[in-house]
Amino acid sequence: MRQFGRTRTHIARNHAFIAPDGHVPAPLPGWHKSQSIVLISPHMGANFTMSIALLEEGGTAALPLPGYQRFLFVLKGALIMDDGQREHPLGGGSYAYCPAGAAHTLRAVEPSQLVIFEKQYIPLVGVQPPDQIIVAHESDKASAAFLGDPDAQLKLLLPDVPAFDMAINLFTFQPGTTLPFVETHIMEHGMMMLEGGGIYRLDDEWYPIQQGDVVWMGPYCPQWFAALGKPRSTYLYYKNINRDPFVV
Ligand code: UGY
Ligand code: MN
Repeated sequence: MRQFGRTRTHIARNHAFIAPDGHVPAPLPGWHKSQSIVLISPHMGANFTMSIALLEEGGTAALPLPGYQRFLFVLKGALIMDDGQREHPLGGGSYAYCPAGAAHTLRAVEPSQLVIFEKQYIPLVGVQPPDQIIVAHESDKASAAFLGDPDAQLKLLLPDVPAFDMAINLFTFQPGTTLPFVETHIMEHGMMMLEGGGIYRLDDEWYPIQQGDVVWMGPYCPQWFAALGKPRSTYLYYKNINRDPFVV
């Protein structure tokens, strides 16, 4: 039950815990029959955006700003993505990566919900930037034990090569499993709990976390997760990678 005048959301200087109870959808320019909830943005100090897009049947997306790359993950619904070569059907668990400057269209064929990450692409001298749109389903990808723990499975959704300056991963924990230590690193994260939950430590605060909750972890935000309850827990998360610390 919603408690009058209360929210589980908490915004701090270098992290944010965002619960669905406070979401305020609004239209975005160039998008049709759709609303977006911009959860993480440079306005809070992040170097990327993370949004939920809610599309009605027939809803369409605008392209990202010039120089910005886009990753989208389908939570629910059915859409068609046209990458200029062919049409790709997208359903729950499908994802697409669009390099900066890659024209594409997206149309919902039924009411749909997406998580979208966008970030300015940082070129690397001597390395060809990604130039192909990637469309896949998360079930096509294998996961691997995280730091030797088979109960913490990490699945990389994008190629792990220097041309990519961002990673998007799925992280699945069996109940009772934790991150092996409190991580503190320069890289940022934006994450959404897709199933299960537990306790997330951010800086010096501990948050009960459940499906639908979103977290921003800024650079050097100490972070730790313990998966609790009976079902397994999975979160989808963004991380900036492969670039000099002076340009991240
Ligand atoms: O990739 C990561 O840094 C990951 N282990 N962090 C996290 O799950 N909070
Ligand atoms: Mn981390």
